[in-house]
Amino acid sequence: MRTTVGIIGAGPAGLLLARMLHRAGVDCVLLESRDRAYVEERQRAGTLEQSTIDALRAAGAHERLDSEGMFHDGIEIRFARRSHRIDFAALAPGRQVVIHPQTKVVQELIALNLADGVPVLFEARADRVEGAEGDHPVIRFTHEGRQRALHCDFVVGCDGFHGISRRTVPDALTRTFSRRYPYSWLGILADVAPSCTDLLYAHSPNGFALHSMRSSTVSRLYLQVPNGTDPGDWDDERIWDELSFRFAVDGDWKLDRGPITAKSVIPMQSFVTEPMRHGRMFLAGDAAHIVPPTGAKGLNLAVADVVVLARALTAWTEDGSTELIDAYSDTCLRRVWQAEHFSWFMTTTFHREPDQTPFEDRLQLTQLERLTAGGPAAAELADNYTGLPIG
Ligand code: RFL
Ligand code: PHB
Repeated sequence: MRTTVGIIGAGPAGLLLARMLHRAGVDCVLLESRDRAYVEERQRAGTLEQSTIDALRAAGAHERLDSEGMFHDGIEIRFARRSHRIDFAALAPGRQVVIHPQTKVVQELIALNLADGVPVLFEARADRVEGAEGDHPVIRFTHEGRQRALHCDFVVGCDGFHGISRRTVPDALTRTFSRRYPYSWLGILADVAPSCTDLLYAHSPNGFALHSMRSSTVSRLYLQVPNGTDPGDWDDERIWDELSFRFAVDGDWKLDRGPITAKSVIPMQSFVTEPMRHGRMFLAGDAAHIVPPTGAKGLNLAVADVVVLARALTAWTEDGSTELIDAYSDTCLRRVWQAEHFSWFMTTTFHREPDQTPFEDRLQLTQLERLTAGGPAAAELADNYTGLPIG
C-alpha cells in the first residue's frame, strides 16, 4: 500500500488532518488500532476554543457544532462561598467557547472522511515506523490478522499519549519535560439538567470541582480526588454530597442531582516532547504533548497542530517547498508552551495539594481575587481560555 501521508491514530488530530489534506487534494491513509464504535464513544473533552471552532468550520466539519453546540460568552468561578463571572464578551471581544463533546466531533469527522472515500482503517494497529530519517518512511501495521506495510512520503503520529510514534525517535534526539500532579479527577456523567449556565470552576477547602455539561439534560462533573482513588469507593450519594459542598455559595443556589451513568478516574499530567518532528515523521496532538484538563486545552492544541501541519504538507505537495515543514515544530511548540503554562496555572490555582499549608491557602485565594477583579489578570484568563490564534 502507498500514500503521500500515512496518519497513525483516528482521534480528533488524525481525523481532522485527514479531512484537511483530502480537501486540499493530498492523498492520505489513516490507521486506527481500535474499532469504530470504541473511538466514537470514548468520553473525553467538552470545551472547544474559538480557533478550534474556526478550524472545524473551515474544514466543513461544523454541522453538529453549529446545531448542537452550547456556545458560551464566559465562565463562572466560585471560591470562599462567592460566585464570579469571567465575561469573555467584555474581556476577549469576538471570542467564545463552545461545549461540544469530543465524541460528536469524532463521529462527524469519521462520517465525513468515509463519505469522501478517505481510507480509514479501523482495527489497524501500527507496530512501528521505519526509515523516518530517509525519503521513504514505512509504517508496519497489523490488520485483520495480517502484517502489512504502508509506504509514505510522510508519516504523522496522531496516536495519542500511549502511541508508538513518539517511541520511534531515538532518545538522544529528543528532550522531554513532564510533571505529574499529586491528585486526579473523578469524572461523572449524570442524567440531570445542568445546575449552571456557564462552565463552573470551584475552589473549596476540600479541593477542586468542575461543573460542565453535555446537553440540556446531561451534566458532566468532576471532583479532585487523591491519586489511586477507586471509583468504586464513591457511591452516588457521596459524590453528590461532595460536589454540593465544593460548589456551595451564599444564597439559595443548589446542585440538582440525577442518576449517574458513568464514573471514571482521570490522572493529571503535563508532558512535552521536543522537537515534534523526526525526519519525515511528525508528531501531533497528545502524541507530542499533554496537559492536565483544568485549562480545557488538549483537544484545542491537537487541532492547532494539525492546522499548521496540513498547511505545510499541502505546500510541499504543491511545489516541493519545505519552509513550512521545517518551521512546524517551532511554530507549534510556541503555542504548546503557552497552553502548558496556562493549564499548570489553572491546575495549581484551583487544586489543593495533599500537604497544603494555610499560607498556600491564602496565596490561592489572593490569586483568585485578582483573577475575578476584572483587571488585567481577568483579561489574561479570558484571552488564554478562549485560545490564542493559530500561528
Ligand atoms: P487521542 O484522542 O488520544 O487519539 C489517538 C488515537 O490513536 C489511536 N492509536 C493508534 N492507532 C493505530 N496504531 C497505534 N499503535 C495506535 N496507538 C494509539 C488511539 O486508539 C486513538 O484513537 O489523541 P488526539 O487525536 O491527539 O486528541 C487529543 C484529545 O483527545 C485530548 O487532548 C483531549 O481529550 C483532552 N481533553 C480536553 N481537551 C480540550 O481541548 N478541552 C477539554 O475540555 C478537554 N477535556 C480532556 C478533557 C481529556 C480528558 N481525559 C479523559 C484525559 C477532559 C478529560 C476528562
Ligand atoms: C468537559 O466538559 O469535559 C470539560 C470542560 C472543561 C474542562 C475540562 C473538561 O476544563
